[in-house]
Amino acid sequence: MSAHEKELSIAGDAQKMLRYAKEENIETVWDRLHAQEPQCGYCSLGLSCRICTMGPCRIDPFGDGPQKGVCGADADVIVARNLARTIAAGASAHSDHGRDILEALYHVGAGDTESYRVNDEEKLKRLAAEYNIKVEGKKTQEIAKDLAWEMMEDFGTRKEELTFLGRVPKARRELWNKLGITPRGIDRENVELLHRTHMGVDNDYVNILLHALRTSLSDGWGGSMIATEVSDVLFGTPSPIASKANLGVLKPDMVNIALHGHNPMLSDVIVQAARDPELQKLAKEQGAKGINLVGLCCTGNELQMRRGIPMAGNHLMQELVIMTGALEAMVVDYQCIMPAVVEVAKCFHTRIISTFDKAKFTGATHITFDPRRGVEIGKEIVRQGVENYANRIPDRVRIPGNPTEMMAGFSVEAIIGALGGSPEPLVDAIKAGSIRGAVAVVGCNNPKIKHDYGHVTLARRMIENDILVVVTGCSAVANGKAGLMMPEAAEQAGEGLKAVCKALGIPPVLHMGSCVDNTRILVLAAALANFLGTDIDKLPLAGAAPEWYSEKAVSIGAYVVASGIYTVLGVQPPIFGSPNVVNLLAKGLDDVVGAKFAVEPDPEKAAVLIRRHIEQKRQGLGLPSVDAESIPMPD
Ligand code: BF8
Ligand code: SF4
Repeated sequence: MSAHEKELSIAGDAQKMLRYAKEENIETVWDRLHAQEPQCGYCSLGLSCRICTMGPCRIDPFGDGPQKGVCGADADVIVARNLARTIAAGASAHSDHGRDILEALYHVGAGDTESYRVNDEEKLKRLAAEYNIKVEGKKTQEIAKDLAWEMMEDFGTRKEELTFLGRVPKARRELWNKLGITPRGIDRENVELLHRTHMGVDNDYVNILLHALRTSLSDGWGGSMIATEVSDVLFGTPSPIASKANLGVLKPDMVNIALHGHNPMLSDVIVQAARDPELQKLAKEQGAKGINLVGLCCTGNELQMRRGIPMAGNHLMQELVIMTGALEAMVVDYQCIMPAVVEVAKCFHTRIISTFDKAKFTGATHITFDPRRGVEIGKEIVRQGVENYANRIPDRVRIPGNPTEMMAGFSVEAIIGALGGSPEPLVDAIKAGSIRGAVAVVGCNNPKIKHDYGHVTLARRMIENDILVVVTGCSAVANGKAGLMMPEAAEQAGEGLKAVCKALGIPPVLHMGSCVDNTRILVLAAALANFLGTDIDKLPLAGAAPEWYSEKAVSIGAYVVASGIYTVLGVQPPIFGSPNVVNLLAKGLDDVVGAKFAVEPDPEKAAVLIRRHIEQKRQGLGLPSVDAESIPMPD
C-alpha cells in the first residue's frame, strides 16, 4: 500500500480501490479536487456575488480593492446572503424529499397504490393525534389520507406555526416567538428567504441570518421531520437490527444491485421486487446464486435501519463501489449522487439507473418512478440488473476483504424502549456522571478531509471520555466500518459509558438513521429537556459535522444550533470574508439562541472543544463536573 491511498482514506476497502483506480487511470473525486486547486479565494471566503447581472462582484479581502458590489452590498451582506441561500437549498432538498414521501402516504390513503401500506399503525395514530385528527371509528386508510392532507398544509401558508413545534420545549418556543423565527409554512420560509436575498430586499446581515435560521427550523421541525415520521409509518419504525458494512458486502457469485440516494420509497419497493420468485429464477438462469441488494449513502441508511440491508459505503465510496467490477446496477434516486458515477460505470459493466424525473443523469438509463405502480417499476429495475449479470467480466472482479459487523435501528422509540420505556435511566446516568453527555456526530464525507478520519477519530475520543455518540448519514457508515457500532465496542469506552452499554447490550455509538433522521436527535433532545422541565440549550449535548460538504448539512447545522445545541464543523464554511458574520455565528448566537458554531478541522481538537462544552453545561445544571479549562487542548 503506497502512502498515496493512506493519505486519502482511513478505510481499508477505500485504500484498495484507490490503488486500482491509480493503476488503471480511473479518475475519482480526489483527482478532480486536485485539478480544481487552488480553488477560488473569493468564493472560499463567501465574498463573491452573482445574484444579479450588474455583477458578478467580488469584495477584496485585503482592503485594497473594492469593498462594495455594484449595488453597494458590503462583505457582510454578500456573505450572509450566500450562506442564507445555501440554507434555503439544503432545507428545500430535505423538505421536497419529505413531500415526496407524504404523497406516497396520500396514495395509500386514497387507495390508489398497492405498493405501500401503513406499516406502523400505532405511530400513524400518534401523529394523527398531534395533528388534531379524530381517529375513532375511522379505518387506517382514512386516517392516512387525513394525516397526509394535514401534513401537506405544513408546507403551505395556512398555519402560524408548524405542527411539530408541539414537541419543542415551551421556553424554546417562546424564544423563537420573541426572535420572530418561529417557522410557519415550510415552503413559505424557503420562498421568503429567496425573496429576501434578491438584490435590494434584506440588506441587514443579522436580519438575513435570523430568517435563515427560521428557514432551517422549517426543515428540522418540518420537512425533514415529516420525511422521518411518514417513512416510519409506511416502512416501519426502526428497532435494533444486525447488519454489515464496507465493500465486502458485495457478493462475487450474486447479482449485486446498489441503492443510492435518499428516498426510501423507491428502495423499499426494490426490496420487495428482489424477492420475486421469477426474478430470483432469472438470476439463477444467468448463473448467479441470487440477488444481493446493498446500500449507499442515506438510501442505504434507510434500508439498513429498517431491514438490516448491508451498507456498501458512504459518499466518497460511490465511485469506488463500481470499480469492484461486481456491481450490475446502481439505482439512484436523488441527492449526493455524483454525476461522475456515469463516467466510472463506462469503464465497467455497471448500469446506472436513474428513477426520479427531477434527477436525471445524462448517460444513465432512466426509468420513471411512480408510487402508484411502485412494485411493478421496482421489478423492471431489478430485471435490468439481473440481465446485466451476463456482462460481468469475472477477471475484473475485485471485492476487497470481508464486511464489518454493525448494529443499526436506534430510533427514539428503540432507544427509549432499550431504557425500559422512559428517558429516566439515561437522565440518571448523566446526572451521576457515568455518562457525561451525548454528541451527535453527523454528516458527509468531503475529499478535503481524509475519508472517515474525522468521524471515527471524534467518535473514539467521545466514547473514551464517557460521552454517548449518536450518528446519522455518512458518519454512521464510517463508524460502522470502524467497528464502533457493535456492543463489543463498549470495551473502547470509558468506564461509565462501558457499564451503561453493557447493562443495556447496546453499542456506544448508536445509528439513528439517514440525514433527514437528524430530526430523531431533535426529538430525543426535546424529550430529555421536557422530562427535566428545561430547555434544550441547558443540556450537556453537542453536534459535530467533521467532514461535511453539502447544502443540506448547512441547513442541519443551522437548525441544530437554533434548537440550542452547540455544533462543531470540521470544514470551514465560506463565511470568513465577513468578520461580523463569523462573530455572530461563533459567538453572538450564544446570547440569542443559547448555542453557537465552532470550526475545527482537527477532530482531536474538536473533541476537546466538545468535552469542555459538555462540562460547562453540566456545571450549569449543578451536576458533578470538571473544570472545562483543565481539559488540555492538543498542540
Ligand atoms: O444526506 S451525509 S454526503 S449522503 S448530505 Fe449526502 Fe452528506 Fe452523506 Fe445523505 Ni447527508
Ligand atoms: Fe453585485 Fe449587488 Fe448584483 Fe450581487 S446583488 S452581483 S453585489 S450588484
